[in-house]
Amino acid sequence: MQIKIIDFKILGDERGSLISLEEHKNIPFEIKRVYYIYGTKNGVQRGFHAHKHLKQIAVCVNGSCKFLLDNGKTRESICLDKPSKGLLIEDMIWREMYDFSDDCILMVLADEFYDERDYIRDYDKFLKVIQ
Ligand code: T46
Repeated sequence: MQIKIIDFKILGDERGSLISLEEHKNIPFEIKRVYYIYGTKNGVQRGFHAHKHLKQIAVCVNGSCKFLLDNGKTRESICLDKPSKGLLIEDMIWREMYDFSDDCILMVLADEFYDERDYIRDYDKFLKVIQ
């Protein structure tokens, strides 16, 4: 599986750094929703689902965490550890998140509003749907 990483341009000067995210520019879709995950307790794993249609970009704006991505044929892990690194997660990819650092703030941009009906939370069902 090809993991799609987007390297965001850092607009830095002597005051520090700034990254700008714009739909259809460095974000390859319309941004309909932003959410962030923080205060994740030690040892916690999240995710364990795929989306039927949703496209998302995940960015660790602080700290780090890991993603395991699975397209039903291969599994790959990626560590998000800097605010300039975006992970594009296409539809029909099983994802699991783990190894959250104490200071991790994981921000996610999504191309659709929240809809529980878009989730596949059963791995066997996911495998059946992608066949
Ligand atoms: C994903 C990974 C990376 C809402 O009400 N609105 C929202 O926009 C979201 C994202 C969640 N929720 C509710 C649904 C659950 O009752 O918040 C609760 C926690 O969500 P969930 O258990 O799905 O969280 P994660 O961390 O397992 O997954 C989340 C996203 O849901 C998912 O789309 O790809 O982060």
